[in-house]
Amino acid sequence: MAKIVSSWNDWDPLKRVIVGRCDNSVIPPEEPATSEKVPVDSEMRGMWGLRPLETVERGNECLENLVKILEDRGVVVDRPTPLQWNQAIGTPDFRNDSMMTCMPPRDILLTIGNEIMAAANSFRCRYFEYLAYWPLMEEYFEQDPDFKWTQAPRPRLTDRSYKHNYYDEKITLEERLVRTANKDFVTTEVEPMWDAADVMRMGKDLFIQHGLTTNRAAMDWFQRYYPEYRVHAVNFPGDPYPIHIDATFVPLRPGLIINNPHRPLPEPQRAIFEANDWQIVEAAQPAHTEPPALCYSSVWLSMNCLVLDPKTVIVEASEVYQQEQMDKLGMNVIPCDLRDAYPFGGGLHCSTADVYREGECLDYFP
Ligand code: ABU
Repeated sequence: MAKIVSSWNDWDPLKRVIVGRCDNSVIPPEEPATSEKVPVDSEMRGMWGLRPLETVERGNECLENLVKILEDRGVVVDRPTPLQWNQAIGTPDFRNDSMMTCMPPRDILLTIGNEIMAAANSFRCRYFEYLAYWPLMEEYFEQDPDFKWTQAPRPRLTDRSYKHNYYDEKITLEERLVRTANKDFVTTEVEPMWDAADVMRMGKDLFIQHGLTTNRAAMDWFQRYYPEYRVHAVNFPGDPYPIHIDATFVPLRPGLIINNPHRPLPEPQRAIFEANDWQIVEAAQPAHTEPPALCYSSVWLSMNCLVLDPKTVIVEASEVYQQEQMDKLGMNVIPCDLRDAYPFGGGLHCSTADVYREGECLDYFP
């Protein structure tokens, strides 16, 4: 029986990974948590339904580019099994007219050591997304006797989980920033809710972004579930739409992090990095001034890279400034044409979920 699952951070040598698929992807109908995330001037506001087939095909082509790069370097690539995402769903607590996609896996699956945990996502449309990964989990469970297959407590996502009338289409950018600074987000604290992409794994330390998709109850839950780890809540007051840490604060190797210059990590949260001689470098400017059409994410997917090992990183092919910076920081850069997959939920890091990286659980902040 083989060891299939193990990963403690985002930089140790990558040996096995899940890459998402765009098939059957849907722009979901508005619901309490998603309304807040879609920018007021987005062409997606008020729109929902299956994404155009040609964009799905092109998105999948981009993901195949990534798969090829990984397989050419000997990384084993696993893929999810898409559902018919445009089905209506219901639980005893809510109904939703549609699901969303199985992109990106990084939001749904969190790998910590030999455990892969399905997240407690706050979007109702993502409630059943984990099912796309269950065939893989069954396989890992069958083949790896040490694999811990876990589901975080399912949030009920009743109306009590959200602040009502929180979203207001007249809200200005400045007002959004005040909300972020005040840590005033759309979710309430009645139950833990979190996206796996808000969790940055660094050996014995977990840095978790408090924002639109992850609440404070989640931090509390993490600390109780993993008493042997140190859980740090982080927030980035410069971000008007704070979801997911991986276009904001991205480690490249032990001792080096790139930080979105519009979303600097504030003091005193920097202290732990500075005290342990980590360098926090401002990320390069994105090459684009706008995200692609029908995309939820910001242009800062430029820094959403996939580190293959402490010297090698995959960066989106059009992000020339980010590539140049990585090169200067001593990384070997592999460009990958992935931009047309961005509308399905994110960049290179988002589009993947770790299964196996060499290495062990180290204490980087003793
Ligand atoms: N999923 C990461 C998106 C972050 C951003 O829009 O900047």
